[in-house]
Amino acid sequence: MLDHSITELRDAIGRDLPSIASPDDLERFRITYLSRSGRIAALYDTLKSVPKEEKPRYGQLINALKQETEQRFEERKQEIESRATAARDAVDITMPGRMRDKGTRHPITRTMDEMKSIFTSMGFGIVYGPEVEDDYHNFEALNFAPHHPARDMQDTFFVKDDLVLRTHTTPVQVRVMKDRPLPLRVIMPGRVYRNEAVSARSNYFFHQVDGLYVDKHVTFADLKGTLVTFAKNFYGSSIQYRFRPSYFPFTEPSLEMDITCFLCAGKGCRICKHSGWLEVLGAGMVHPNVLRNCGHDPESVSGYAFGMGVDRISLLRYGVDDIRIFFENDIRFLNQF
Ligand code: 2U9
Repeated sequence: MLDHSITELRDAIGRDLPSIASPDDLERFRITYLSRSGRIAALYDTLKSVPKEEKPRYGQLINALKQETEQRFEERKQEIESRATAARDAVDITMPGRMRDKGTRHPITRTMDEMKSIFTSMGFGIVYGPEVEDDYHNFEALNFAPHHPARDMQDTFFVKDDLVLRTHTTPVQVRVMKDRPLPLRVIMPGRVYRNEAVSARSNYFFHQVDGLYVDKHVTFADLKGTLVTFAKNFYGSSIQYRFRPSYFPFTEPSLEMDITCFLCAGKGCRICKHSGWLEVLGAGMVHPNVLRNCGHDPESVSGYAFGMGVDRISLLRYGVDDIRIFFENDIRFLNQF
């Protein structure tokens, strides 16, 4: 009788164990077979009515069934749990991908990169230098008179007595001219600082690309050729240009270059103040005093130099009407570039 019950229970367990598929099934199985009120415990109860001499044999049979069931239950439990962990860690390939924010080049950087690429294709190298300069490199070597207004606190940020935030990128070229052998053909892009009130058109810092070519027999015609080649590449081959005489302490003679307004094709608009022309750069032949200050003899060596403001040109190119928005780091603005 008990033999039969044990066999029947072993069969039932054998059938039920493989169909356990979830933690709920596991719990149901444990309650049915292994708990105190479960079917194996019930078998132990029936032992009471078995003749004394039969008890050890049945006891062993039930113990063996209990042990075997517990072991197989444990194995099944591990399987179910590791399957659940694997499912949790698995990649769900139906999930939509995570969108990554893609950076864009800042409009000032873009303008500067284009300028750099045109000048390097014309044989210019690129040099960079410190933003904190001494008075000598920022002013004196560049032929600024001792009481030139640019040397005033009103116009320049002073860091210490003799140190300023550079007001132009030109001082780096003083160092380069002193250090490197001729011929020298370099541009100098970078940030510069001036003590000015902030407005839609001007800021207390901005960006410049300066250029310099020093060698034997460098002429005004070379300067003109370089500027026109640059302007046609950068603004388009259909632009017209004109040179106006100007003054800078570090060049003599000096000029400013205008091009026909690329927004109205020279017809006249709000941006060019209805003149049809836009001023795009300043330039000239390196002043003999500057050549001398940098260790060159103006009788045997000459050079030309030019400089342009990147921010104002970027305003015009991208149709932005307030320079301050370039530096507010507003993603809605920057994402448009
Ligand atoms: C050396 C000597 C002279 C660089 C030059 C300009 C003319 C010029 C302005 C344009 C707009 C600065 O950003 S801006 O305000 N610059 O007009 N810059 S010639 O002359 C040099 C450079 C190097 C050794």
